[in-house]
Amino acid sequence: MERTFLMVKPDAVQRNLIGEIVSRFERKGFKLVGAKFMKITNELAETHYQEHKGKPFFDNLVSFITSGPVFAMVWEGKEVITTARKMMGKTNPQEAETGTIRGDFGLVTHRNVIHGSDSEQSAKREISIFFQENELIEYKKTVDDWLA
Ligand code: RTP
Ligand code: MG
Repeated sequence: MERTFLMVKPDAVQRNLIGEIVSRFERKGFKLVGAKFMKITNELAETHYQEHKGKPFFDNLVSFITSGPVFAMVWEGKEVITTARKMMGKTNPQEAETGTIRGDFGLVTHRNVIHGSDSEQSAKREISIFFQENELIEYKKTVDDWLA
């Protein structure tokens, strides 16, 4: 089953949005398989966002993501990678549709509430840098029988 890495960013933790964000993915029908409330080190931030190294916003991005605790999660389900990205909305909250997480709760690109893996390859990479294999829990949810 497909898995993705999602993270409630420091702005959203400060604004008490962890529950709201978790709730959206739960209600959609995805399954939480791992979660961690943590502070990201500079080294982890640079590894996580390595594709953006050298871009003008990179230093600010690293400062922001390390500025306070985040809630890192692994979610599982059918097409969870692309569906979670749709539920998040566009990178710039001004362009994100109402009804998406960034559209409903974000104002600016540099504080855009949530991170989500953008491909199967980045999901695998991001899950492995944030979680040990034994921190991901395999379990059966009977509600799954009603989804697909
Ligand atoms: P994320 O990786 O955080 O889920 O965001 P994303 O895929 O929607 O956007 P991405 O292109 O990966 O950019 C990563 C984060 O960098 C900041 N950013 N600033 N032009 C800019 O000033 C700019 N572009 C990107 C955003 O905070 C974005 O979430
Ligand atoms: Mg990205």
